[in-house]
Amino acid sequence: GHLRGFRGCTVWFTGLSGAGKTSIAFELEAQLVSRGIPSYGLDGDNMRHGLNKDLGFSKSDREENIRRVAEVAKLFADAGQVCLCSFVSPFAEDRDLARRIHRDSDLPFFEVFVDTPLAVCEQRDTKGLYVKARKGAIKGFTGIDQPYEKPEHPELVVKTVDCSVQESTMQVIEMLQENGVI
Ligand code: GGZ
Repeated sequence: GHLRGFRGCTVWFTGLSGAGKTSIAFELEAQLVSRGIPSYGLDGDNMRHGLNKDLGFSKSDREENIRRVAEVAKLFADAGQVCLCSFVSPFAEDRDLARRIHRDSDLPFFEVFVDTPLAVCEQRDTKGLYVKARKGAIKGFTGIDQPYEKPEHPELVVKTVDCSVQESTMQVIEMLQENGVI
C-alpha cells in the first residue's frame, strides 16, 4: 500500500514450455518499472546460462535449479525488488520449497499458474522443442515424457487462450494491488 510503500516480493510463474510465462513477466516488468516500481525477471535464459549452467532437466537437476533460483529471488525480494521468476517448475514439491524459502524470511510469494493447455503450447511450438521431443531427440521434456504437476492452490491462475499478453499482465497487476504490494 501507499502508506508503507511497496515492498519486495517474488511472483513465481509456472507452466509448460511455451505457456507464455516469460512474455507475461517481460510485459509486467516493463509496466512496473514504468510506474517506478523496481522489478527484475529471472528465467531459464539468465539462470541456466550462468549460475545454473551445470544443471540439466532430470528431476534432481530441476529441483536444484529451482532451489538456487528461489534463493536468488529471495535476495532480490529482500533488496526491495518485485522479482519475477519464469520457470517451468513442474514439480509441486520444488515450488513448495521456493515458497518456504520466502516464507522463512517473511517475504511475500505469489504463485501464478500460467494455464495453457499442452495442445496449445505444442501447436505454438515457438522454439521447435515439442517436435524434437515427440521425435525423441529431446528426452525428459515436460508434458511429453516428464510430468507437469498442476498447482493446487496458486494465488492466481492465468489462462492465455483468447487472452492477450496485456490482459494476462493486468490480472497479475490486480493481484499485486489486492495484496497491497503495489
Ligand atoms: C522442459 C526444456 C527441456 C526439457 C529444454 N523440459 O520454452 P523454453 O524452452 O524457453 O522453456 C523451457 C526451458 C525450461 O527451463 P526451466 O529452467 O524453466 O525448467 S525447470 O523449471 O523445470 O527447471 C524450454 C527449455 O528450457 N527446455 N529442455 N527437457 N523444458
